[in-house]
Amino acid sequence: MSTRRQFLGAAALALGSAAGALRAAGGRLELAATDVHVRGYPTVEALRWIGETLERETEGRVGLRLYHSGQLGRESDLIDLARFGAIDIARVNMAALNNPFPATRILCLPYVFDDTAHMRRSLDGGVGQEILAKFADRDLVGLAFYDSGARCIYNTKRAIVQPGDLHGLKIRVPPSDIFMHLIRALGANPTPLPYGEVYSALQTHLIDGAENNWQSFHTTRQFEAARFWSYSGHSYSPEALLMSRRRFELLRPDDRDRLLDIARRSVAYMRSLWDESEAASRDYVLTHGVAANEVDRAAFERAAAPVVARYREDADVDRYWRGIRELSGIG
Ligand code: GTR
Repeated sequence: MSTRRQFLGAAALALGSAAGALRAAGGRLELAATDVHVRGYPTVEALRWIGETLERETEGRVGLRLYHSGQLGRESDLIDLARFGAIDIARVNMAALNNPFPATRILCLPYVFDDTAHMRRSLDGGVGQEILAKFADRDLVGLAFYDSGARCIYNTKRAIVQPGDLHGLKIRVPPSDIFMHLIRALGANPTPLPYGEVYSALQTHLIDGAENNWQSFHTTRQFEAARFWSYSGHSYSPEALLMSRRRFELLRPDDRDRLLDIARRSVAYMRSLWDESEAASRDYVLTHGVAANEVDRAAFERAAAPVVARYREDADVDRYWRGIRELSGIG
């Protein structure tokens, strides 16, 4: 048995019995929810809001216990733990879902979304809802999509204007083939690492840079090591809020509807937190030693185009791509 499988098995047992005990206490059901981000991060606060609302609307019958800051491990493991029913709810990024759930790939492709408004419109519309329903194919319930902003490249060495400036740099990527292909197409060396290891990898120069949104750059304090932020905006890779289908089916039918409805309502709350915190994180890092610059966006799009073309050879990706591009510039 591989170490990873052993870990998952042990985690499933430990969590399963803990959750069982929580269920026994006074007949109350406490759902275990996970997030790799710290308290105060918009996704974590949205989960907290879901817990409070659930508690209120079920008169205390159902609550939520929140394991934030990656306390229960890396995102790829959390997805499996939710699929096995060892945890109830996992908030993870789409990038970690690309390999097990190919329908999510479209949402991470470079330059598929123009901006946050275009991404929100696409997720709220037919394409988003179709992808959310796909999680049911592999033991999950897609509860909602959350924002993750524009991912941009930052590094410890220099300002990046042209893709050629990335030559020779080791750039951390999340566990997704799309990000590996993209960083390679831009001319850098992609290094996959779990999110929780990026800060020390920058400090020890295991990597030269990474790519993420303002809030992640700020709250992980990666900005203390990587002083050059370049506005590449190459992906809007959104967040997914997923529930174990096994655990979902253990809920009373009216509680299932309630939870789906509360998760849907949490999106507006999350978006308002997102907009505020994006500006706050950007302002913070820019007044704490980070220099930001524009990239040659057309050159970045040109370098990324073969990656998009390659994924669009798949008929579903191509259909989603066209559906999303039709929503560009409206509204
Ligand atoms: C963040 C995302 C996390 C995690 C991280 C990463 O933007 O919110 O869930 O996926 O990126 O790059 O690993």
